[in-house]
Amino acid sequence: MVLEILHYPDKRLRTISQEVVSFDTDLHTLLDAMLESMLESKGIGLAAIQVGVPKRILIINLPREDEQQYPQDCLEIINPVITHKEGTILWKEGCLSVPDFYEEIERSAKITLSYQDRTGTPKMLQAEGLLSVAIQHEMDHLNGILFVDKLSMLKRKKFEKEFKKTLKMP
Ligand code: QAP
Ligand code: CO
Repeated sequence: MVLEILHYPDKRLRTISQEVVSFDTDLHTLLDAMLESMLESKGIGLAAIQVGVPKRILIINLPREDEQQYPQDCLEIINPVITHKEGTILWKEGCLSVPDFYEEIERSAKITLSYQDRTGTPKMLQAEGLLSVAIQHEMDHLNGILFVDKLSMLKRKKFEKEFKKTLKMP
């Protein structure tokens, strides 16, 4: 099932998402629908709040070397906590909830993450590069934060200007 993706400035994107406590069929149905919705919109990462569900769930499906996305590669990350971070990295980010705007954001270069999978099993992973950036971007969504919130005042003005232009489009 394809779910509608919320767009800036929808206030629901500002919700603080709640921990997942039951790892049941409803959760699995939601995860499957999130993946389908993300792939349909050509995304590589999605948080549950972007489809209006305020739970601490995110999915990431990075393309392989052949630039294709394989659904079986999808990382399903529930109740994530960053336990270690080091260094900084600049990455030009975008967001399915902020269509057609891209800007460089500073993130931690390497992270260690604790989380649960769809069965509730505790997991750990270490990430760097695009995966590290994607996890940090999606974890911000769990706290109601968008990447455009992290822009300098000047770049934020550029965003606001472009956003107002898209509003005026016929
Ligand atoms: C978050 O972003 C992210 O504007 C995931 O027209 C961003 O999937 C992770 C998208 C940067 C790592 C690095 C955006 C698709 C997808 C658009 C996305 C658009 C179509 C964004
Ligand atoms: Co996003």
